[in-house]
Amino acid sequence: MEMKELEQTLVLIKPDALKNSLTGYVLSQLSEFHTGLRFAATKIVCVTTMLAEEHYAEHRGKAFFPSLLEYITGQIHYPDEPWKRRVIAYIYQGENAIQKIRNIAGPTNPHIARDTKPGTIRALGTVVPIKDAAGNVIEDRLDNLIHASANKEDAEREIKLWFKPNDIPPLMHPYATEVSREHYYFKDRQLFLTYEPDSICFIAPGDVVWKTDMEILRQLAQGQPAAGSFESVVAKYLINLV
Ligand code: 3AN
Repeated sequence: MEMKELEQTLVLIKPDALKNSLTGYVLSQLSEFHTGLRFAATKIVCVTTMLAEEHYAEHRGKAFFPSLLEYITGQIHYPDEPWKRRVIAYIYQGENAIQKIRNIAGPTNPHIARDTKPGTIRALGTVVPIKDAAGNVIEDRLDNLIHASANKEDAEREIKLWFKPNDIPPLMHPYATEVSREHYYFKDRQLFLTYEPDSICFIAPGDVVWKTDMEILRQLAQGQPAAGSFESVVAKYLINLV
């Protein structure tokens, strides 16, 4: 198959879309009939703060960051029903997948989407003012229903953050994998190479993992500067586990 046929993008159906029963609408907008794209993977995810922080790492430190985390982890839309806090993650694959889905998603801000791209998915979203303790509006929260990777670099980072290789059929893999020869354990946000009481083994010998994750873990295990954080690797192994 040609490489352009393997282009992938991450789509998240966010808690506001789930709460408003828009899943079917979103999926039909993104269907193969409209886009020519295929599903490569899907999962229902209860989003941890760690996964949310990694997903939105570029916004760390911005005024809207805390409310962005509350939004994607489902705390805003399901404050009293934690069991409903989830997103649906999809990988779509096919020629020009990233741009095709961005076009259907529309601009980030739902008000701008309504003004400039009516008919896009995010035109159905809402803009919620964030107030400080004195009641002054300091920022907006953009409840824009879906996430769609913005470019190839983001798509690769995001797909590897949310999905393990064996979540995706082997013939649909666009990124290199490797078989682990070691055990890796997680406890208290730290990496261990041998079992510690109450630790979780997240990679065992024989597991197929993203090559880039393996490189980061090896560098961290040797105390060397790594190409990514421990959290950026381990967050996906903890999906629906803790
Ligand atoms: P997009 O989701 O269109 O790729 P990004 O990556 O710039 O846009 O932003 C990720 C998310 O962060 C948005 N979906 C939105 O919820 C939030 N966000 C981005 N910019 C702002 C902003 N200026 N004010 C409030 N929230 C924002």
